[in-house]
Amino acid sequence: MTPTITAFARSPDRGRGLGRDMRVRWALEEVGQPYNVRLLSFSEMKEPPHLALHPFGQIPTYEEGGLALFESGAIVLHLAERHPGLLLPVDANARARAITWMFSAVNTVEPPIFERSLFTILERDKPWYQERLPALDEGVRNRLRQLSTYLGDREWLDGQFSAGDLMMVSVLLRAKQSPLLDEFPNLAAYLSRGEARPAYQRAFAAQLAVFTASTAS
Ligand code: GTB
Repeated sequence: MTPTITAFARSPDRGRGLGRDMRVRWALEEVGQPYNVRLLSFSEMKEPPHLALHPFGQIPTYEEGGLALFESGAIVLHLAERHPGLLLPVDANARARAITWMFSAVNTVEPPIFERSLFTILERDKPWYQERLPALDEGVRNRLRQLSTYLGDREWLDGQFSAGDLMMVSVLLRAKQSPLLDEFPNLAAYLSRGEARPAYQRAFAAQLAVFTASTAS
């Protein structure tokens, strides 16, 4: 059964791959699973048919037969578990560590990055913008510094590329918009390694094609 995911009909990021459907598309490509996409407008996301799939009226969702999931991390974990050895190591301890990195990406690293990013989008014209930005920068910088120190000269977070890396790279992509990531060359290189993966490239092209088509109509 071919799974169906949901994504923005017209992504506010204009095809830069920052929507959280991108990490799900990437995981699907990594495991070689073809998929369908149902595109939604913002209003459709808040209507009962979609709310039945996603209680918070967001994208992405994932449907496969009788299974319906929301939360990008849970969807990536599900895909990784369905394809042993590709996105999660077979060794139980290594697998647990990879899942730890998935949680740390969304729970510890993403919040300051996302908060800063939203602030720069939504509050750029506010009188407090210049005063508040340095504190948000410092929050991001602290996390990046800690992650950079851990990563050192490792290629991936823990041995082979895993769902932990997929989630961490996805989170770091949003920091690429700021000058902060370049302060940590090993993280910038880690991000580039993730983006260079063929599966990432296919996923990126697919979401960009959606945005490009939406602007042509
Ligand atoms: N924790 C959930 C997950 O990981 O799946 C979060 C899902 C989520 O935030 N979805 C966003 C959404 O549906 C899209 S991805 N938002 C609509 C809403 O809440 O009404 C996040 C996102 C937000 C904004 C931009 N942007 O402006 O470019 C890009 C991506």
